[in-house]
Amino acid sequence: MNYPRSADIPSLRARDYQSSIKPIWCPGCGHFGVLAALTKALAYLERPTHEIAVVSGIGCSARLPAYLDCYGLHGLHGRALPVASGLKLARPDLCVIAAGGDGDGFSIGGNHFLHACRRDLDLCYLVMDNAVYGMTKGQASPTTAADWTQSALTPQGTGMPPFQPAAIALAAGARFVARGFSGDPQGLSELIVRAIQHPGFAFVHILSPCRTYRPEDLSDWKQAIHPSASGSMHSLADATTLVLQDDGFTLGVLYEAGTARATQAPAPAPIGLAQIEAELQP
Ligand SMILES: Cc1ncc(C[n+]2csc(CCOP(=O)(O)OP(=O)(O)O)c2C)c(N)n1
Ligand code: SF4
Ligand SMILES: [Mg+2]
Repeated sequence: MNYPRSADIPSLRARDYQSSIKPIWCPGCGHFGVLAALTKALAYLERPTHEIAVVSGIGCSARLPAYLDCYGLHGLHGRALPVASGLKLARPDLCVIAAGGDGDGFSIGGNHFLHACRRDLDLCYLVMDNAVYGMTKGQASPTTAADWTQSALTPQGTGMPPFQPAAIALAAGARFVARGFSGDPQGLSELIVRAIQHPGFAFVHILSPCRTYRPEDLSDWKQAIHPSASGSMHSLADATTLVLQDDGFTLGVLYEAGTARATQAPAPAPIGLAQIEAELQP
């Protein structure tokens, strides 16, 4: 569904989408930049707050819904996508955004990630990747480099190649894949606008450094990021080549399918709350 800017609703500013709850993220946490970028994107799209739902799992990143003035659910670790999927099926009129961290989305929630990519419901999925489990005090996550030795649990590194979110999303059938950086809230908000406007599952991989457990990333990632030389990619073959050869720091829309889906899941039959309650009666 495309959400054009509308003249018949009052203009909202980014701060109108922010709740009165003060974030408890550590000072300098990358996730502040994601909150700024998301509220900016929502203000640009001018969706009224009662038409937006942000669903998350558990993690520092997953606190995001509390800081937004719209419908929100801070649920179970790794389960943002199934909840968001159910909500979208029940309320297709809502703009549904799922959000969380690299641990939440690629470790315990990894299976849901694969199937959300191929199910292609009209959801926007924001993963705030800091290559660490921030909330539980700095363990290696799926995207941590094999030789990162700063966690007491893996003092010699994990020894495993890191999960490649963009490549895996493409392989699983995602039709919109982008990468942004929390240190560039303007660029990130533009990607989020495009992800929300994309009619289907839209995955935004956000590099969002953890100030406390990986302080070195703040400056290293700022130096490493670079825009995609190819601009937006509509060819799956070209996008696949890009993400397989990528250094992990290419920013922009890495793939947006240029053609309509070959197959479409049938729409579920409408079912009312009373019918669900009746079916659940013993
Ligand atoms: C079922 C379950 N397993 C494990 C945990 C413990 N836990 C809470 S947050 C978290 C990882 C958070 O890391 P990430 O998703 O990367 O978010 P970040 O804090 O880095 O933003 C874990 C393992 C939990 N709350 N529930
Ligand atoms: S522990 Fe890391 S991810 Fe969590 S709030 Fe602090 S800086 Fe952010
Ligand atoms: Mg993390």
